[in-house]
Amino acid sequence: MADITVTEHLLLHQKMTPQATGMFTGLLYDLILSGKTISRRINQAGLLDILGGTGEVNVQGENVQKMDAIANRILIYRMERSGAVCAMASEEEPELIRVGPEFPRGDYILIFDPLDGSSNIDVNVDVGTIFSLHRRAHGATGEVSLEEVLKPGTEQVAAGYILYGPSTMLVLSTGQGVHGFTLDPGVGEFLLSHPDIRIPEQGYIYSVNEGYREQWDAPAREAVEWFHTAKSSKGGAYSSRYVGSLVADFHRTLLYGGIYLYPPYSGKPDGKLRLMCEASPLAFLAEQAGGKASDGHGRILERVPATLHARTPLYIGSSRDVEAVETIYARHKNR
Ligand code: P6P
Repeated sequence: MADITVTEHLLLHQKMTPQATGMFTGLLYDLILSGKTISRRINQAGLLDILGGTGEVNVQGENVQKMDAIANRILIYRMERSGAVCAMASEEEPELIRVGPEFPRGDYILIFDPLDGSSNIDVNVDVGTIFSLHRRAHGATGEVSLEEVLKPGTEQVAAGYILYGPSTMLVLSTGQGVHGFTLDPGVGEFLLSHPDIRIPEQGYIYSVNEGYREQWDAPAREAVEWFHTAKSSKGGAYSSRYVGSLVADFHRTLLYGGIYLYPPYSGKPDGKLRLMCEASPLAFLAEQAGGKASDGHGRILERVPATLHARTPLYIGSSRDVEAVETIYARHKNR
């Protein structure tokens, strides 16, 4: 396959409105530069004193890892200078970040989880940056309001993630399919490696933390138990795989099919995963690749966030596997 860069792929293969092309490719350039910088820091993490926790607790109530804080700072610094963004929301920041007048601003609103799965870094397990892009109403002026940001995932104009694994990959959709790019460290470019990713209609892997079984409600328990006995796409039983790093579990689900489940439990009645910076962008990718993403009752993309850090249950992956879960929830609802 010829070396197709992200920029070439966008300009030659993605139908984008002219004014969007320039600003969007500029935004993506800075997002990619942030990803390359984070990737390099992660690869050195064991050698520098940047493993472990900072001792701080974030707005999610989670211990902030040193690499979380580093990745968060890299993204905020780089993206507020991109000239494409008017506001940002980070999983690590309690409040909306409005790009100040000292920087050139654009129409895009960037929402991100700077380093999802970061508790796994100390044991050298894949982690990832997840991003969601919304666009401010054209012609809107003045300070970006929170109401302009709290939009359902159907309004995303792009979404993706950078996976820091055995290789560093960018998986991206601008609404015309899902495309994967692999970083060639030698030249410092992401090159097209997985054009037009399609998620199989049914899979053979289910992915959930079964340790919470006793805290799930009845439909969640029945949904997970469904995969203990159902026949998989391979004709036999489903396999269980759980990395404990959402980007890694989702990437495997996107390529191999199957389902990732994070049901609500007594400790987290709305589920643990964040709607705006985790579930929504991955749901955008899943649907663009022919899969589904549900909260058990309906599309993740139609959930309207009440707050910046709203959480949601998440069932995401192959359409037939997600539909099996929704059927179980519907049956419980009608009881
Ligand atoms: P649990 C990591 O903290 C994360 O947000 C996701 O990356 C991961 O899928 C999930 O939480 C793991 O949560 O409760 O199974 O440890």
